[in-house]
Amino acid sequence: MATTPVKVYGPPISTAVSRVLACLLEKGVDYQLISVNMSKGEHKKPDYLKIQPFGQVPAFQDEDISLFESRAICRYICNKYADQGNKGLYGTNPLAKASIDQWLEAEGQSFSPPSSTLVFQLAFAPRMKLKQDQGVIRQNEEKLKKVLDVYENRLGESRFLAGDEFSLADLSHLPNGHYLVNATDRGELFTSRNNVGRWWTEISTRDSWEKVVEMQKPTAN
Ligand SMILES: N[C@@H](CCC(=O)N[C@@H](CS)C(=O)NCC(=O)O)C(=O)O
Repeated sequence: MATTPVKVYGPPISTAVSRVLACLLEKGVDYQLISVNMSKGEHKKPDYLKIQPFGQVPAFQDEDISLFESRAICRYICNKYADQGNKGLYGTNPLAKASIDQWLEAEGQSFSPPSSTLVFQLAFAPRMKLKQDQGVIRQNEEKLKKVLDVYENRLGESRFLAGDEFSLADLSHLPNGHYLVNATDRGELFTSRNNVGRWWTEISTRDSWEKVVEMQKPTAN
């Protein structure tokens, strides 16, 4: 029986939207991408706030449920569509899931704050003609180096963060990692660390992520 595609609201250039898209592609789940014109403030309009009360992207709908928070959406997709696509993406037993959750939390709590600040300051502020704050850049670069030193050790013990299989924990690093490596001059934070560099090459060249990167490119018209 054909199922109705799930709906994802927001532009693929948003890091949080691209996390959900990468997860859907890994799981082979049909989706419909619904445009939200953020420069026109559509994400702050009353109708949109009904599905994303914080006025952010992404929002997500599957049948009659609505969700927000990209990592929670990814966990839902993996649980609901457990038997299709990459079946091990969110683990297949409690121990594997706990390890994935642990590194997913590390991404959200430790990696994402400094890396998203650096992405904003180094890649987006210049495009938006906003002044960069060198103090904030320095502080967050130091924080991120410490996080990546922990990753370097971990990735010396296992091929991926949560073990020897690619998981949601690795996937969740792709959006900010991609901008840091490809849209700022701080890519060597990754490439100067042997294990992090090896891991980054492996996760960022997966078909699913390469498709998301294509979707982020401006269209010709
Ligand atoms: N923790 C949220 C973060 C969502 C978020 O920060 N979205 C940004 C785009 S990447 C946004 O909507 N910014 C506009 C705003 O906050 O007004 C998630 O992972 O879904």
